Amino acid sequence: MKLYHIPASCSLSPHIIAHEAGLDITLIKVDYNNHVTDEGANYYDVNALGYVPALEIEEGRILREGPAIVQYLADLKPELNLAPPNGTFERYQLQECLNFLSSEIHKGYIPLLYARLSGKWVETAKPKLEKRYAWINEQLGKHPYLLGDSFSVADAYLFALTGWGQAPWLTSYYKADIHFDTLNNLRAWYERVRERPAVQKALQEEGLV
Ligand SMILES: N[C@@H](CCC(=O)N[C@@H](CS)C(=O)NCC(=O)O)C(=O)O
Repeated sequence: MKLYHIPASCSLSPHIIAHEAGLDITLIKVDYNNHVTDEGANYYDVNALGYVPALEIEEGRILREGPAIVQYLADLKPELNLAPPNGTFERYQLQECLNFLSSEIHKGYIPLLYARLSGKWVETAKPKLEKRYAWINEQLGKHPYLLGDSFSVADAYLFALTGWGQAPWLTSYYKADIHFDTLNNLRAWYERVRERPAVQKALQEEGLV
């Protein structure tokens, strides 16, 4: 399987999960500016929409969208419980969480990351994102991981996104103008997730540590 990625982007999440699951994947780096892969191919031929992640399961069989990809990878190794079993209420809770991360956190960053282009949008986007992080911080005071007592694909997704913000304790790569300094539960969760060998391996492979 090939995982198309841009270092320090949301594709860090399936990258982590591939290592958590011990899967043999080939990482293909995509240049953010010209959408050419490190194999010299035009990435638009893989994903006409141009964004990562994309997972090539076999030649010509591509899966797009991070939340779908992490679930696909997790389901290849159900015994690791990276995602609750299909058909259970807990699986719908995972999907609820991934959808929240995708629409409320992931896309909440965009006006901050493109602040110069987006102008006044930042003024409304920043407090919304901060409010949602405060809510996550509260949830992480009740249990060590997003879905409860064990690490899941949702934690890998939030981990990848949180590195776009700022705090002294963070492995921060884009430094959007959002600060997490007072969110102690988030910090404890972040440090717990960062210690995982699969996370360390993915961070090293992306040149982030
Ligand atoms: N809906 C997609 C969005 C993915 C996305 O926003 N990818 C960004 C990196 S975090 C990207 O590849 N941007 C480059 C581009 O759009 O050309 C998903 O959740 O997988």
